[in-house]
Amino acid sequence: MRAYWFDNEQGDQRLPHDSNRDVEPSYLAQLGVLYYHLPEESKVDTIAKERDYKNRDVITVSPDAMGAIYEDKVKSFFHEHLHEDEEIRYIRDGAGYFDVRSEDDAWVRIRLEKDDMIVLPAGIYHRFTTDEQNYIKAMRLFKDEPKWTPLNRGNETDINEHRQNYLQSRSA
Ligand code: KMT
Ligand code: NI
Repeated sequence: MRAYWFDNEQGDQRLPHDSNRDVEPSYLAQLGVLYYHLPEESKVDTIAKERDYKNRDVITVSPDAMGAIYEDKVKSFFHEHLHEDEEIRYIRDGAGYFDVRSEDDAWVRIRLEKDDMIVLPAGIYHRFTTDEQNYIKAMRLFKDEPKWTPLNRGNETDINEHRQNYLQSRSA
């Protein structure tokens, strides 16, 4: 894992967009973003149990796995959105970037590789992209049924109660 400020330059979303200004894990924690490095997959069971996650699946995002829809998928993952539940991803292979909004609405880019796990809190604005290798395999954990509906950022999401709760918990 490496977290840094996104450079906001033009260019493919899959490029690093590295400003060379790092972001400390403690700042991620301030945003409510949790990070774990878990070389032992069994540790996932412990975390899943603690947080009451019962189900999981594995998704491969790549042209090989997705065929013609790959480019559209990658674009849609990159639309800024929030969820009304946590988003947990545990990378099993390949790599990708999760971008999360800072308190000042700047982008923090988080590069995740194999054995990295991230927990994004409900209500945080974020987006995802593969990198130039165009390949990531990730485990997605969920509680009962997946509540992954991405709610694209707009007036509606700004007043969403999960968004409000998120902002409240950050300022506490
Ligand atoms: C997401 O939330 O954008 C995804 O699930 C993308 C695939 S998981 C790396
Ligand atoms: Ni999401």
